[in-house]
Amino acid sequence: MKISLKTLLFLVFHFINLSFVFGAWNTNDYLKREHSLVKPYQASGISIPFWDFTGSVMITNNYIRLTPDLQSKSGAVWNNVPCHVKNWELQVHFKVYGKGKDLFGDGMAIWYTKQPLTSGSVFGSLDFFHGLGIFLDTYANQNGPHNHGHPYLSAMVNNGSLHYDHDRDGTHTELAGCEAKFRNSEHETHLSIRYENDVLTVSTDIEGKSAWEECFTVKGVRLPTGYFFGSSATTGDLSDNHDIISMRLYELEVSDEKEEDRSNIAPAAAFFAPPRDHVDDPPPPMSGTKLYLIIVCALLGLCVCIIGGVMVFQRSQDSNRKRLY
Ligand SMILES: *[C@@H]1O[C@H](CO)[C@@H](O)[C@H](O)[C@H]1NC(C)=O
Ligand SMILES: [Ca+2]
Repeated sequence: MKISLKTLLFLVFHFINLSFVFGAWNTNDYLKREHSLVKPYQASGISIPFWDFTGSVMITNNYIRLTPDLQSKSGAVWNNVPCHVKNWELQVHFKVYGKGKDLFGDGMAIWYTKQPLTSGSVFGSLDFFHGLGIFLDTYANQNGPHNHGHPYLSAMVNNGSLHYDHDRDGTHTELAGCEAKFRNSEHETHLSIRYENDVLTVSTDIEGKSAWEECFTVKGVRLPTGYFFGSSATTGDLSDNHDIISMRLYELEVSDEKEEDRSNIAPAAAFFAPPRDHVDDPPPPMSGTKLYLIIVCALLGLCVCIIGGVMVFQRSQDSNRKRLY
């Protein structure tokens, strides 16, 4: 069989092209072992290198359980090495499941914050935090119609000044969000948080497709270096198992990045999601006293006008009369 030179060149070119693509994939994204949590967890005795635990955490060979399917539990895992990588992707293999058919909660969070190991009211961690929180909210606290269903994935960037409003599922502080049916899934559930050139992209792989599906992407997100990765979960009246199976941090090699010292900047986001369901309490119906005062004023004004008018009229009548006589 004769293969023309052209065909040969074509094949060689594509072979080189392909190996370049795969080569680029392999060499440009580095797994950072010191920021990753992978099996086997307890390689060296009872502690896991680079990671701390707090609350109801239970470590088994196959998963790290942040909370069991029991009420009023909170647990967290925190990386104890500050992250100086500027562009990164965190891939989280997790599992949320439980006995509850209709009632379950509350959910979990993936963190990149200044204050690790600090428990609080936001999925078991500190409110008014500094940094990034990705929330996997399984329970709709907000009564009344949401624009979205639950479970719900959302992102929040905080410089310490914002309160996560649990009663409204953080609706008014989120950058973006999407529904994601990760709970009691028959498939393995994965989450990717990619932070590259100030663009935050959150994707899921929860339908057994072994492919990332974008949940949302937000531009103009500024995060400092030197913060800590972690994950926390909480249960209240409602419960679920919240498990972390692995967290893998990859350093992304970004060619055209601006050299900027990011160690001391405040976390900031240029865009917030347009407030949804921002139904302010309806303005209170005009109170009785207020209405009464307005009516009294109007009547008084009217009286003044009438009296004034009458006086002017009389005076002109008088002068008319004077002139007549
Ligand atoms: C913190 O964030 C709030 C709300 O986004 C903003 O008004 C404030 O200026 C920020 N403060 C700093 C120090 O960046
Ligand atoms: Ca909620």
